[in-house]
Amino acid sequence: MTEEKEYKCILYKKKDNVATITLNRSKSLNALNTALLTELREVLEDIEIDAEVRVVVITGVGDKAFCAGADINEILDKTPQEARVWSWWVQGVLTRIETIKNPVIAKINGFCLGGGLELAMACDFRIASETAIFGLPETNLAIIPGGGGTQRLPRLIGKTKAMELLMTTEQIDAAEAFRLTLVNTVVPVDELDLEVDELIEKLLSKSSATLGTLKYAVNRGIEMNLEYALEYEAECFGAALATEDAREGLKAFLEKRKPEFKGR
Ligand code: CO8
Repeated sequence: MTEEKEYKCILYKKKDNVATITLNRSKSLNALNTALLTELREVLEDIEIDAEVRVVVITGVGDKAFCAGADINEILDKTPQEARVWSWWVQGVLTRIETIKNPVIAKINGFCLGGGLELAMACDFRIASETAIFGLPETNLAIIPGGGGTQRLPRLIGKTKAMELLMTTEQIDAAEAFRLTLVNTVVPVDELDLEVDELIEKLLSKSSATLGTLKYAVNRGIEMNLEYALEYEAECFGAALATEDAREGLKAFLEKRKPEFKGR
């Protein structure tokens, strides 16, 4: 069954356990304004408690841009105090992508700049078309990334190259983004849907409960020192083993059959 919901700045579709969120402000290359981010937050909150959703895809409408960044029209008149609060709020919306129970795939189909790259970096997977362009151009505007870019980019690709990209605002193509491990895969434009569908298939074949626990273990643990992180991993291991799916997965292996997971 397909469920669609209308928003002003995004499109939302739920089909076959996959929720697809499409940034839908084509006239401004899907720039993130407060209205869009508010809708994104709302839809992520809905997904969090929707047991039917097992994988989330975020993409941009059209083939020119995934997202060209925060809407520059909204930035100019902010006071420093407002900017600080706004940055904190935007970070909260994007962090929700990181903490949501499901794997989230950024399907990147063009410009992926500024806040757009910050959004993509909060996702668990970045699958890009060959035409995608990446960059954090904020310093061209004499501002800095405020949606997590100064923190997630060095964590993903290392400080050396991150500092260079942040300071020079050099834009890189998809092949370079792949070389830097900023993206998982690069495919020709007309193969983007198929590539993402194949990844979704793989994720759907797993227990959604297990993937949720795994996501927390990686995302939380990487921010801890190794001692605490290993302790946290052990907690998560226990939580994973407590699920019905773990019983089923282990039994199915021993009985030489395919497991049937229920997501609990
Ligand atoms: N905000 C608002 N409007 C935009 C944005 C944007 N980020 N990007 C593009 N647009 C608009 C353009 O103004 C234009 O509108 P119009 O048709 O009314 O003139 C339309 O989209 C099409 O854009 P272009 O004509 O410029 O298209 P081009 O193909 O010539 O260029 C580019 C494409 C290279 C992507 C170009 O549009 C560009 O450089 N865009 C701005 C990229 C940028 O600087 N992004 C960073 C924004 S700042 C940011 O993201 C801060 C993040 C902080 C996160 C929030 C936490 C606080």
